[in-house]
Amino acid sequence: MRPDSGLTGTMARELFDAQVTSRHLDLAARRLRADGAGYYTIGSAGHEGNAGVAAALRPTDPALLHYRSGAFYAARAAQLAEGKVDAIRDVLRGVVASAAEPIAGGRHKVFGSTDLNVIPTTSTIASHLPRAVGLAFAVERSRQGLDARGSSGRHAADSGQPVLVPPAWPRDAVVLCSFGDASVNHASAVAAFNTAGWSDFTGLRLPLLFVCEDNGLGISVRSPAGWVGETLRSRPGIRYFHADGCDLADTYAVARSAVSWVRRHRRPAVLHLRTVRLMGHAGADAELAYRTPAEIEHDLTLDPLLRTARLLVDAGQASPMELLSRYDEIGWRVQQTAAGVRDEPKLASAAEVVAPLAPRRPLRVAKTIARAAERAAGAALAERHRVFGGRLPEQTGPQTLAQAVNATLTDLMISHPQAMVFGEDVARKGGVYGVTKGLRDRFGPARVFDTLLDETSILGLGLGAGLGGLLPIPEIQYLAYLHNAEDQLRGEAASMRFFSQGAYRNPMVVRIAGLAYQKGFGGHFHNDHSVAVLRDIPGLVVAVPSRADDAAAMLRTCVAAAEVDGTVSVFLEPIALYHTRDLHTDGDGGWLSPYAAPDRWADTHVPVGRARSHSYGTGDRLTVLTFGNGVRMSLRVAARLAEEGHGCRVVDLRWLAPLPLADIVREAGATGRVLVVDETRRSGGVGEGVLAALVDAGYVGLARRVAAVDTFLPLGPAADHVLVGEDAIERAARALLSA
Ligand SMILES: Cc1ncc(C[n+]2csc(CCOP(=O)(O)OP(=O)(O)O)c2C)c(N)n1
Ligand SMILES: [Mg+2]
Repeated sequence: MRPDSGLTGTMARELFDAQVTSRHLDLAARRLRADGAGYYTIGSAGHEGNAGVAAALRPTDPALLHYRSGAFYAARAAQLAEGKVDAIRDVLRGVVASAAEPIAGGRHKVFGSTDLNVIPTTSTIASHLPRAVGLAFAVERSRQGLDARGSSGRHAADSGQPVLVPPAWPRDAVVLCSFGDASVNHASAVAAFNTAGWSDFTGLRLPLLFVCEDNGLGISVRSPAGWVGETLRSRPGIRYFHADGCDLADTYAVARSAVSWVRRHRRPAVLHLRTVRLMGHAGADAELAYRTPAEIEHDLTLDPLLRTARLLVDAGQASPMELLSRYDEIGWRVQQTAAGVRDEPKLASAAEVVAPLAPRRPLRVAKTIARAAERAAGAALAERHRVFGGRLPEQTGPQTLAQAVNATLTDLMISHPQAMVFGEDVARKGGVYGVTKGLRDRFGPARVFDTLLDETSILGLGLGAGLGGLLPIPEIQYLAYLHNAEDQLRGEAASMRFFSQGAYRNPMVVRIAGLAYQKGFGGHFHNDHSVAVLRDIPGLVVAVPSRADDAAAMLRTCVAAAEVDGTVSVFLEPIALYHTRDLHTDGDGGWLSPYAAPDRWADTHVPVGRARSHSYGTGDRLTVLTFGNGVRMSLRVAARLAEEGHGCRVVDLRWLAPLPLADIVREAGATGRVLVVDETRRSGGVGEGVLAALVDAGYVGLARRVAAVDTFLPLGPAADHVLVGEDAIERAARALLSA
């Protein structure tokens, strides 16, 4: 062996096995595909040097892997006791979409394993990098002593009880995150590099090793010569290491230095591994369309397997014949395993497919809230007095929606020591609308902090923090600014349970200020009402409270669901109602509600997917189905109609996902006249879903809809032309009443 590399002969032989295993897995995937039995052929050929990275790490270091990490996976499996993880079977089961595949259960071909601390990543390149930053944050945070028990990211099999286990990773763990060279240009990657560097600059420690496996290509597009090194070297706050990924000894030596530097200093680094890509991007990729035969041949001369073989032979560790027979032996095992798994059962029904997506255990959620209430009224009462400065919110008179969210967040921070509130301007300023005012003083900057200005990174922090056992409550300042980061919710947060069958989860409650009707602070960006993008994310809970009392109860529900089921919720707060006090007449205080004392939390609990009905007069002539700002406008209209003898019920949906279907159908049936008041756009708006739900349920009564015009909102009073107003609601209601 090269004397300075630290690689022993035994290790080199073991890593050679991992490299060969990975290569045979690539070949088997192609054979299975050709036989119509396999569904995934993106391989690791040429990247097998990453076995050396695995060897430099501990199997307890959490890893988020590039899709060319077959050798890493095999090498890590070999670090465990023999027979604990069968890497060959795991990977092949993924390739054939077997329901017995241990992490995703046939939902995708991913590298993932709780035994190996490999957290599955999605096929959206670079989308796992912001999460890796968040995970490094969580690992370091738990080391620093913030109580990270509670809603653990690693969720033992659904055993019934809310699972309270400490994070699975040791306090000196290093987070590993690998990706390709073209991926370094992606906005999500750039965000993650920047946030890691920014954090380091501020003194925050992040034990994070990025590994860029640079094969010079992104499918057919070449990375400009030298660019990847240039861009990775120039990242402030991220230490740069470089190795020849085709040379196992060099890779191991440099990876070891990089890992030990990160482990010791708890600071981010990037390992730039030069690799080659053999056999094309994937099985169906005809490389000759964009590469010359000479180029392809040149890469073959760099084949890491041949390089390791030469290393072993030169060092007298093995003869060529021994290595060839090892190659054949492993190939035989892979083939045998492939034959064994190819016809294993696939997911057999829609119910099986969706089972791990978003389990809901409403009784447990309710019990969790009841238990929190008991603590708040008992053991934690003194703390409540201290934190609230002697003025408990239930004793200070009726509240606005903003005040209710503030008080509830405070109570939740008391009851959940692992909870953190973070986002742009939430700490020092207390939020643009004062909703998080005072929280930093109450709980300190470790738990309530301002982030840098990047929504992708804010959500990434939440993703990793949830995975690492914390309970993140990030804020997105305005709904319009969620959209540039939305994949972190859709592709990452909401899919984690799906791709890991609940073995990993990222509980999170994302507070977002949104919706329209702001007076004097207009324009599209502060009045965005685009919720379609949230409503179709599988498993995501979307809460829209309209009143203070509902806001408090619903926020408690979202946090409890995060704790119990790992639920990811968006808590969309209507900005225009934050400070609204009155309902019908100036000074009536009709939009305020008292804060429920802990002894009422159980009674006032609002389950996910349950609406609230407000009745005016007899309530039997018309049903208004609405939410958010629509509730207050509809109540005002309903009061006027009731005075004329038209009793209406106004149903506040409260949850846009899942929609309160049972309540919608029951309340619609009660009058046979339905008016959907939808403040979102006519196309793709909530109203479409509500009407479709009624049709699906066989509703045969009358129905009408008022909704916003399909446009972005203009600045100033022109917005009234395109938003739903009380006049339009009243006109539609009267038309229905006279139909
Ligand atoms: C966000 C996103 N855009 C496009 C793709 C399609 N795609 C899959 S792999 C790939 C190339 C990635 O190249 P690189 O990061 O260098 O990794 P490599 O495959 O070369 O190892 C592309 C464009 C994707 N998966 N995700
Ligand atoms: Mg590449």
